[in-house]
Amino acid sequence: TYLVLDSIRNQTQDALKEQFAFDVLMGFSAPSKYLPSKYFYDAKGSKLFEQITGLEEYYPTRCEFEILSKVGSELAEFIQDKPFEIVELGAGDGCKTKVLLSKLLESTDAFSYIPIDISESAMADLIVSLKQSHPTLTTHGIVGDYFASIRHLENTSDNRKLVLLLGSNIGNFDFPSAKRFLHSIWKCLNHNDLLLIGFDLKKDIDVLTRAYNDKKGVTRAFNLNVLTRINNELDGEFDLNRFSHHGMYNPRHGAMESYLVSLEQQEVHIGALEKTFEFNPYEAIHLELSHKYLLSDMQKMANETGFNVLKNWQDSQGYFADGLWQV
Ligand code: AVJ
Repeated sequence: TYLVLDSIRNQTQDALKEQFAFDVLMGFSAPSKYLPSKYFYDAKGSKLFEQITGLEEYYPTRCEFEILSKVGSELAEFIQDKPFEIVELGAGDGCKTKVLLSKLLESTDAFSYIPIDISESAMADLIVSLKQSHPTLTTHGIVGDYFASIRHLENTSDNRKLVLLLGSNIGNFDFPSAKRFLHSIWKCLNHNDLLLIGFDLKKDIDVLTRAYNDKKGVTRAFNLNVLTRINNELDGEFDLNRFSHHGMYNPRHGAMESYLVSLEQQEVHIGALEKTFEFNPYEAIHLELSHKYLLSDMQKMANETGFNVLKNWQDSQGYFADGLWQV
């Protein structure tokens, strides 16, 4: 079973829709249009992201999988207090985490697993697949966004915690926001608690560019799905053929940036907002930032948010890193 966080459940479906409508209104009224990245992950978007993680060009998942296969057995040494809890922020399909859980289970079963994800359908699938793969593991899923769910960290037991923030999910935040977010995680935890956090490393720009512009067009579909959500949930009238997807590296910010670009002058009505938005030719909607880090950036981020770095692991290509941080 999984729990839909009160903050989400108690809001009616209407209130969630209202938040979405408000965010779209804010984003499309700004001088340069944008939409928050969290709206990627409805049922279809979560499936598309799962597909991205299996793409040849999208190296991060493969690299972190390699790391977690190693880390799993080492991690047990860092957690001596039992029982403990593993809380994962943005668990998704749990594909990489299952390796970690399996390796840990070889040395101890005195822990429970608390996956948190914004997509209720992804959570339902994860709970079912965990029952299959790890039938003896105690699992309590939570559906909610990061900010609602980290508050939940404080309210659970006093057991030692290991928080997982994998897959370079932290990359979606700009540096000031990442700092604020990590510090708020730190504040929710107790002395000695651990955070295992994944960072995508800076690398050859062509490798990065290919990873966010795959040949099969899955990343394109992933981005366009946000417009489909607006059409379906807010009575929008977007014609997806009139937008193109662009994923490009910004070397000044050290981040991949994703845009949908209007291919022509157009007006798009959104029923729920009772408003029509104008798009100029070549006008962009900014959808995502995926920041890339150096090991020194990771160290700095840990220091500035209260954590001690216990260990860093990298994949054999040096594309990705996971840091084990302690409160
Ligand atoms: C889930 C945020 C880690 O930034 O690489 C993949 C999302 N976007 N391809 C990333 C994503 C386009 C992914 N994160």
